[in-house]
Amino acid sequence: MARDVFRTFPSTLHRNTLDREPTALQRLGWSASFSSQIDIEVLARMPPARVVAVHRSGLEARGDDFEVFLPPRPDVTVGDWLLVDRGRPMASRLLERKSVLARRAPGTGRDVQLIGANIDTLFVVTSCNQDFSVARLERYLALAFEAKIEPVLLLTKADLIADPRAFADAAAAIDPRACVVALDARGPDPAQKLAPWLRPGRTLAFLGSSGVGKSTLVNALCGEPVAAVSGVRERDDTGRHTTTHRRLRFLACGAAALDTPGLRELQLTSVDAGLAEVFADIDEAARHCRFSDCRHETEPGCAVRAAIDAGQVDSARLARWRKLVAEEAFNSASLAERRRKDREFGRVVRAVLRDKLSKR
Ligand SMILES: Nc1nc2c(ncn2[C@@H]2O[C@H](COP(=O)(O)OP(=O)(O)O)[C@@H](O)[C@H]2O)c(=O)[nH]1
Ligand SMILES: [Mg+2]
Ligand SMILES: [Zn+2]
Repeated sequence: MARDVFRTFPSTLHRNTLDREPTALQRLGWSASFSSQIDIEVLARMPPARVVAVHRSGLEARGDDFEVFLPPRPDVTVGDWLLVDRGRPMASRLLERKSVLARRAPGTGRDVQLIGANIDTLFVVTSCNQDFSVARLERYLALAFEAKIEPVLLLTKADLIADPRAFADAAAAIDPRACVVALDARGPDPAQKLAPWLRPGRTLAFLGSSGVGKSTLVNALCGEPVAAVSGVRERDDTGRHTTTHRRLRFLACGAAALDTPGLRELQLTSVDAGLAEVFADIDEAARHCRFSDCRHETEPGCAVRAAIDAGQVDSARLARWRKLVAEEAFNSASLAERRRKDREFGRVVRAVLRDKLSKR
């Protein structure tokens, strides 16, 4: 590897934690939920480092007083914390996550793709224009609720329309637990309007379609240079213009931000609990259907249809719920199937090996 594996800086690991200023490690997002996982002796031998960027060639991680470049690991994503063995940097240990965002990987496979880990706030970014879609926002909210991450709906390009209130109201109607902020991503709006979430040591993720202003937002908040704003993007192997890697950026306020490349599709997988939360009204009604396997079509005693007839549930919302539940079930079922097949394959391999050994 051309690059030095370790670069070291003055250590603040053992600095008094009562200091008012957050330590370098705290600014990286370190908190009690991680230190409680390890003994102090282990900590001295294997210092923690946060994965700040994922490249095809490997992981870039930053510790309190060092930076390290590690080989790629499919189970590790940006935002993860690793304990790095200074003698054997490749044998790092992944710490248990506070939260993780994942989707079904694009393409025909049913792999899970990790989007980011240890995120405190998910900013779901859309614009006050044709990008705005209640169905898409519900999808992102299911992801956030499943991961137990606080969601905030950001409506950019509010400066381009006379009155963004209609968009803000439609967004606010989706779920009372999600704050809604309409803003101009350029200029002073982000620092002012997002101030409640811009706290040292917090990790914020920005997700949304391409072109909605995620990089503009992160750049507006940034203390370091800078995410490519549309037009000046890198080019990946396939020739498409895109931001090729995921990177945590450290903001002037002391928080960290994950600017993801625009997700062309966010296919849900393993988020049944999140969906039940976003569609709590339908989920609740469905508990009262006469048949436990009610499809809410023509069955007698269907409480969901009754709620629609009574005007308590919108039929368009039921249609969106059906679509997401079917998609989630399909992706998760095929994932379970794959895991089962992998296990079977492992058994076959082990049986063959045993057989070979016994014939020696
Ligand atoms: N007028 C206006 N333009 C914006 C706003 N947010 C983003 N843009 C512009 O929209 C384009 C796409 O922004 P970018 O940050 O690259 O979007 P990303 O793909 O989500 O990262 C750029 O030309 C931005 O200057 C906004 O709130 N108001
Ligand atoms: Mg961008
Ligand atoms: Zn029913």
